[in-house]
Amino acid sequence: MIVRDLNEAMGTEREAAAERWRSVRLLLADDKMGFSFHITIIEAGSEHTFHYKNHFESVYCISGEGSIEDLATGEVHQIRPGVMYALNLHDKHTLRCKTECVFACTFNPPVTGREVHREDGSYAPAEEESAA
Ligand code: 9YT
Repeated sequence: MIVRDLNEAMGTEREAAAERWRSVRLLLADDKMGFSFHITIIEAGSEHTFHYKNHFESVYCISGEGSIEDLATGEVHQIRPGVMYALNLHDKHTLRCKTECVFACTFNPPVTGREVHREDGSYAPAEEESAA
């Protein structure tokens, strides 16, 4: 069994931070669960365009208010606590957080913890990461 505490993982190598967001990875590829599990905190008033071409991601809003725009269709969905979105089509999207938002996210395949967002908003495929 794996038991981890977000409060202890914050500020360690499990935490990744970039422009106006940070994310603590409570499960990573080397845990061999088939998915990674993240708590992501996005700053109030920020917007982010991501395109996880090589991963499926689901995101559950624990707290905060915002929206997600599907950049393929222009459709905008409101985000509030209790709402989940799943990028089952590797959907390119823009996430806008009106207030600070806290999300629980899963990635399949799991991230290794070494990824950085590429120009196109994606993370490298798992094979490239494990070879790195
Ligand atoms: C909300 C969202 O897309 N979170 C993604 C996770 C974050 N970019 C990470 O942990 O890499």
